Amino acid sequence: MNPIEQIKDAVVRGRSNALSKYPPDMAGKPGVVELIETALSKHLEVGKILQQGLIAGMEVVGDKFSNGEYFLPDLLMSAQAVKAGMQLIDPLLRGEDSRKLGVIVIGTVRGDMHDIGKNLVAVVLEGGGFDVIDLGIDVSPETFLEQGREHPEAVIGMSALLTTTRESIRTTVDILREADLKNKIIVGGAVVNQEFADEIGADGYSRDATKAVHLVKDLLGITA
Ligand code: B1M
Repeated sequence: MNPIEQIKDAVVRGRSNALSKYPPDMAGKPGVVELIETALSKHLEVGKILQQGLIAGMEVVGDKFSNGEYFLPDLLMSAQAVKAGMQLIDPLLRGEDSRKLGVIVIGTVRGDMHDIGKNLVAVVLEGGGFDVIDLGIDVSPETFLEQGREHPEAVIGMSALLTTTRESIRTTVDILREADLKNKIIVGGAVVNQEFADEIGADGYSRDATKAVHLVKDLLGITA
């Protein structure tokens, strides 16, 4: 297995680091943290580590959960492994470029605790030159409203992973529109698509983190 495949495998197995006792059959073996350190020391691209290692691993975990092979504790261990890896590559993805193209206020909507995808979007946007205000998870419409008022130039991004919380996006967009906020709104997450975005009157939809950067640039008329 090459280093990126090893990272992906460690995510699938939910192995964060070499000291972890989980999973028991991997005791003493490196986890996501050590494997990323090795990959970086070999000058492997951070983007590849993210896309083909962490995200690809999490996709496998998602499939295993969906087909009943994995249960919630498995998910949590893998999510923790991704988080540990993200902490390591986050500063590299953000880069040192200090030019700021605009402000993004982003959050996972009310009732929803999923933040892996939203965090990726936030980091990639930051790496793309935007200032990102991350409101976290379970964000109420009132908080989005408050932030929209405070940052009238900001693009507001909402993420949802549950069929039920997709409706929180709709409610939040309605509240922002009723308050006559002029902020552009983008939406994303596994239960969201372009059709839904159009239906609720969002300004844009992106299916992944990289496309979110292009979408925001388009909405703000940034050509660079
Ligand atoms: Co949950 N979960 N989960 N979960 N979980 C899903 C989403 C689910 C599809 C699993 C399944 O049943 N097959 C299912 C939802 C079904 C549905 O409603 N349609 C589900 C469920 C049911 C639940 C619980 C209700 C389980 C329970 O308690 N019985 C519970 C709900 C808790 C809550 O939120 N209130 C729950 C809990 C959890 C964990 C806490 C264990 C954990 C979350 C950990 C965390 O986020 N910190 C978890 C996880 C990890 C998943 C799966 C396995 C993986 C999600 C993920 O991180 N994907 C997921 C199954 C799956 O996806 N196959 C599942 C990787 C991530 C990189 O992708 O988030 O889609 P994603 O983000 C992508 C794009 O969507 C996009 O870009 C990202 C990167 O490219 N994107 C945006 C995301 N946000 C964007 C915003 C944008 C633009 C693009 O602009 C603003």
